[in-house]
Amino acid sequence: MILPILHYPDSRLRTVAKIVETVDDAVRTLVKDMFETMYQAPGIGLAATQIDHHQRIIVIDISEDKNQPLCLINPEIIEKDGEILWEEGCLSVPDYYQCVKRANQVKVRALNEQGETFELEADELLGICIQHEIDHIDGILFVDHLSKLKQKRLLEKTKKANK
Ligand code: GNR
Ligand code: NI
Repeated sequence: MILPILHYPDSRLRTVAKIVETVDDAVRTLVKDMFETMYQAPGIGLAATQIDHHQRIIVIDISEDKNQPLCLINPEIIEKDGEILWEEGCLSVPDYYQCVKRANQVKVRALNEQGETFELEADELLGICIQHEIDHIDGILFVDHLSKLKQKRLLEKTKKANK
């Protein structure tokens, strides 16, 4: 099922998501719907927050052929290193792209769809995407990393577009 994506400046995007206590069939159904929603958008990542589900679940697929789905439940960054600047976009902030500074390498610990713990090391686009999605489940948007002036301009542009 394809779910509607919340758009900035919707205050529901500011919700801090709750830890998933049990990875059950309800969680797996949500993960399936998140992949469907992400692929059809299309995007390379999606956080549950963006579809107004406030549990710590993210899905990612940065592959060209959209055949490398990655699901992270309760993800935690346990190591980070280096810096990288990358032009980011967000399905919740349509038609807006800006460079953001992130860690270049991250090590993340999470649960998979079976509820098993795993660790993953990622850099460049995958690392950036993981950080962008973990921000979402903490109620943070990539635009929060920009200057106050850029944020003000974006808000004005968004208000005009929604008039
Ligand atoms: O589709 C997406 N592309 C993207 C490009 C650069 C940095 C981050 C991203 S994530 C984004 C999808 C999205 O909004 N996920 O929350
Ligand atoms: Ni996003």
